[in-house]
Amino acid sequence: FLTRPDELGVVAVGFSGGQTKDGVDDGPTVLIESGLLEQIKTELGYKIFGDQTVQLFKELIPASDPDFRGMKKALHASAVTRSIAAQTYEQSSQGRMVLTLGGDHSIAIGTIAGTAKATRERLNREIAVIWVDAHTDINTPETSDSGNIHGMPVAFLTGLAKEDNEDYFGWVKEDMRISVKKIVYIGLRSVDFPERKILKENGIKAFSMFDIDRHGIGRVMEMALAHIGSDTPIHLSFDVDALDPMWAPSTGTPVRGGLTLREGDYICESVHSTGNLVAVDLVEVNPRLVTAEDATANETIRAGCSLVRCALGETLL
Ligand code: 6HN
Ligand code: MN
Ligand code: MN
Ligand code: MN
Repeated sequence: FLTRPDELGVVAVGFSGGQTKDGVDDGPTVLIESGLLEQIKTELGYKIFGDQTVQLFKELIPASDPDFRGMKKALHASAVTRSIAAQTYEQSSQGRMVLTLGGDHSIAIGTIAGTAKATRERLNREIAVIWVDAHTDINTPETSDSGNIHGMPVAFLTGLAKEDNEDYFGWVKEDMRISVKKIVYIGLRSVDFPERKILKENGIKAFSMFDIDRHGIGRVMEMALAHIGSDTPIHLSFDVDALDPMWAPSTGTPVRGGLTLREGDYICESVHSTGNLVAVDLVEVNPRLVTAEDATANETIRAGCSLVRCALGETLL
């Protein structure tokens, strides 16, 4: 294993500014209140490090935050993700697996920047990223229709989107970036037209729901892990909207025709069993977006907890 087997660094990020729906900032609170960290301690035997109180980053809200290159609220998002990067860097540098509970998916700019830098320094290795999502989140500020930064993290992390100004993600330096060759998508079914072009032009590996139906999740995970190569540290970034809304309705951008909970759990188990997992993000749980079937968001919360426990090895014998 590339991390200490019994230590987990936790970062709980109540941030919703990468998109426009309130409530995703409550995600980490409801996950923790449902007992997730307790279970990780008592049933999985991890010692937990890091600030376990949910961070809201209100102190980082600027007096004014006008659109910048079409991005909404970019000053705040940049400051928040910069702070998150420092925290995941700190935990990862100690050789701990890092678990980040979001929050919308813009926070991955911080989580991945931090583990990428720490892993370069600690193991002299480039990390790979497995991005499980209905969406590719690889819009540049210029290709984005929405201006929502949660649709852009992969562009900033790969250097496809660049910015010199440190107040607008210019703090993401070369040693925090990831290679387009080392990212693998799983679960895609809602990819914007300019994003398709970006995937093609950069030869980015992607397994859509079509591929999962065709090959089955077992074969898809074999191919995904083969692309990354053995002996490569892996950061798993799991957007709960990768799951079908049947399993995870309480999320900001649900898309039908997604993964079953069991397929999601299988992805997490497969990654855990490589022994190369260095960090996990679980994002986009929004307990305020409730449906008739899930009036308390309880199903989505349960699904999120299950994914995390699987990534930490609970179900493997
Ligand atoms: N997410 N492609 C759309 C956009 O606004 O750029 C949706 C992004 C969704 C982001 O689910 O993390
Ligand atoms: Mn996402
Ligand atoms: Mn998504
Ligand atoms: Mn294990």
